[in-house]
Amino acid sequence: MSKRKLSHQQQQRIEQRREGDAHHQDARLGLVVMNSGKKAVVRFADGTLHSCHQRANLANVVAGDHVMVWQDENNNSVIESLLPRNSLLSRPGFRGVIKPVAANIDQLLVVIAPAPGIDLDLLDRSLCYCEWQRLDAIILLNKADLVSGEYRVYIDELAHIYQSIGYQWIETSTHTQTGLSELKAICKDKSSVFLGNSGVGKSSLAKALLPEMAIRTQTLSASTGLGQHTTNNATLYDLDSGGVLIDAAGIRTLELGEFSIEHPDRYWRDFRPYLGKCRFHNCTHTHEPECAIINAVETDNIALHRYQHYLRLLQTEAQT
Ligand SMILES: Nc1nc2c(ncn2[C@@H]2O[C@H](COP(=O)(O)OP(=O)(O)O)[C@@H](O)[C@H]2O)c(=O)[nH]1
Ligand SMILES: [Mg+2]
Ligand SMILES: [Zn+2]
Repeated sequence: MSKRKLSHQQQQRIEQRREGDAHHQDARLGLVVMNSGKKAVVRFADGTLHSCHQRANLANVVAGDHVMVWQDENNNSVIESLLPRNSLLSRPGFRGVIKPVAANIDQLLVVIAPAPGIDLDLLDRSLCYCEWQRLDAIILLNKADLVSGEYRVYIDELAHIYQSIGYQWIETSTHTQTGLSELKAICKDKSSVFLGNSGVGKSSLAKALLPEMAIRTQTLSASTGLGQHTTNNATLYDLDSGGVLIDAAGIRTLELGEFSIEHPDRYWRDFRPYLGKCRFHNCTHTHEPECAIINAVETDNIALHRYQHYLRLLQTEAQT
């Protein structure tokens, strides 16, 4: 490419930018709190909430997005542009279309609990998803008040397995307040989302972090006139200690089996030391001879349930 052509393109870009600036010089940076589909609620630096329209040709914004908003000639607040996202939490929607749910998430808090029962399959899928999406995952065992005796031994074994492969494991109880200050410290200055089966205590934990959550939800619907039904969409809440919690009702359990993750073995942290050491370079670790992963399972270097959940993920992959 000639120098002249390059500089011409640059010139054009600069002119476009200038035009944009002249047009929307009053644009303000805001944070998307919620998008109802029709309108999005945006919070500005001064803390005020504004109900905004979205420019028609802009991709759908979601809770956690940073956007530029300006007032149009009719004094409507319009989302003019979307700033680049650090991360995006999505879920598979109708006919395999991936729908964005929340943006700029730092960590997923994967909640498991003795009641209704510890779902290790969902835990392992969630951890795989996080690894794939490069999101931090923290394992949260809630309802710790129900853990005693023999069950305590089992839980300690699990904690040991996950900690030894590098996951943070914390135990909480919203009934006895165990671990809540630790949870608050983990959420400080971060953007977090709870994930986990229904009944594990996500709403109770959110209430513990945000005692005035109900009031905030009311303020949100009142200030926007969008009504309570909007709580079905992911909604961002500010934590007193800094940081935000995004309540993403729609993806609480994630339809993780429906994600098509190529080479899930790469995202099973405990598999990593063995990858590339199988006899076949394209080993799927299901039936092949001299498989380093199968060997590690047989010698107790990889937990059997983790391997079984890997196989289950491959099966659901094969069906879709
Ligand atoms: N024993 C015990 N029960 C809890 C705890 N946290 C929540 N629960 C109960 O578990 C049930 C489900 O809680 P909820 O927060 O609605 O779970 P969600 O479906 O994950 O949002 C409720 O009856 C809660 O009172 C806890 O730490 N210990
Ligand atoms: Mg709930
Ligand atoms: Zn193998």
